Amino acid sequence: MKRTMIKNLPEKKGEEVMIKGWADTVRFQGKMAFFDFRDVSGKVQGVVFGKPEVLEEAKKISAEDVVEVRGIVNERNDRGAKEAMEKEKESGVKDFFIKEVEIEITAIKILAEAEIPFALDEEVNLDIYLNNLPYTLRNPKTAAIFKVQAKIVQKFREYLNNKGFTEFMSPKIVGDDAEGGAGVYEVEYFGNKAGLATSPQLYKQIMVGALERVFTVGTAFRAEKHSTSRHLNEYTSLDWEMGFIDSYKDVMRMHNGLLKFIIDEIQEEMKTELAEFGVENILAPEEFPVMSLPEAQELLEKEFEGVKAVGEPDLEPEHERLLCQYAREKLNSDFIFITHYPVSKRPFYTYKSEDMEGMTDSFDLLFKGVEITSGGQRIHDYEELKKSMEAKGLDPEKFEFYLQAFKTGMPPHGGIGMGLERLTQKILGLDNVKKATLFPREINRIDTLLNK
Ligand code: AMO
Repeated sequence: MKRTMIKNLPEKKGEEVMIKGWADTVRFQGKMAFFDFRDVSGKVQGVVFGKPEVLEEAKKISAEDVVEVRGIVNERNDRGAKEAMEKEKESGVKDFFIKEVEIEITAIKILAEAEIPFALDEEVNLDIYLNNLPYTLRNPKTAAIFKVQAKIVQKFREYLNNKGFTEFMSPKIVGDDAEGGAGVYEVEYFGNKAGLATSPQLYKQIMVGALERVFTVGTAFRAEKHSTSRHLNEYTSLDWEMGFIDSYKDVMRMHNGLLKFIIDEIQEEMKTELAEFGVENILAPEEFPVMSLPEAQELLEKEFEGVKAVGEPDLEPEHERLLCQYAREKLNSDFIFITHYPVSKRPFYTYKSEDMEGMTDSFDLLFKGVEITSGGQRIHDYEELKKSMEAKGLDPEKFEFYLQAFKTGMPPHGGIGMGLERLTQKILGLDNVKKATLFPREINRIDTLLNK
């Protein structure tokens, strides 16, 4: 008999079926046994009733055993199920648990026995959760996080492909300094010194010379020494870059369109997953609010008592949180662009602002309290780029490979880099970016805790 996926059981009322999955919960009551079975598509209740030989087999099963179950699909008539279905009708959101039907079990077989550390739905602290990931990832609520994450990537690709961008794969082993910034992991490379890419920045710019519009999805490495709820040592960077722009505003417009698309599609297609996290209405308007850094700092001091921000070269995490609070309450948006960060705070490739002395035509995008994107226009003039490197104490000779792209004629261009895990975290309202990371690398952990 062919396997039926659990979510398809309501179409099989009255039929005999075979399902495969995990025994999610197991309960025995006199001559009856009750199970919830779970596969990737859903959960369903199963009962053994009046069949002593089946009950004998069922009694061997414990929670999380992998099982093959045969049985008849019956309509469920209990009050609990009816009430839950009413609620679903009202909200228009179906959850993972199929309540229309149950399985009257006629045969049950263990495919693999399980020995579990704790009940799958038990709330455990982050360390216990991470120490037991191969197990805790099975919790449908956890699995939902990574379904949403996969959907973000799918929609990122879809939008950009439709806008004439070409996907490329960016190298992860780079010369000893990827972007001229800090936080590079050193790698021993056949007797030479190499590094792990902190972003695909230089390669995506080079690729503009070849393909004009490009994007890439890949791992980026940051040797962050501190452990916070926003930082990872390995994250997934969603990057795009486009040529022939008039200004950084073209970059913001494209990114606004992209994020609106991603959020709209996720709110449409991932209702069940969002409902698990109580996410109701993410505000992604046609035009995200935009403020320059000095404007944002003034606003912070005006709107929030006791805040000091004016004159600082950057925003504090608390400032980002307050600006997002303001944007949601007053500007009807969960997103806000902050533009014009000072030259001293931005990487060497950032285009200098022509109308704000000492500032750059760059921006950060804040979403629900956290920076999820950095971007802007880039310097495309060869001589100016070399000067900008020198001003940051970098040696242009070390970047000769990259500089060829500019020597041989590069159009005005710009783009963005966005952290996939931060975006996932904020869409779902998770309190720590590690919960939106499948296998987080942090200072004291690579899968398991390190000794020192
Ligand atoms: P930046 O360094 O600001 O810019 O990074 C861009 C985005 O990547 C994510 N991110 C991180 N996420 C988790 N843990 C980290 N340690 C971490 N570091 C960065 C954030 C951040 O907004 N090349 C430029 C982008 C560009 O201008 O195109 C860059 O990498 O979401």
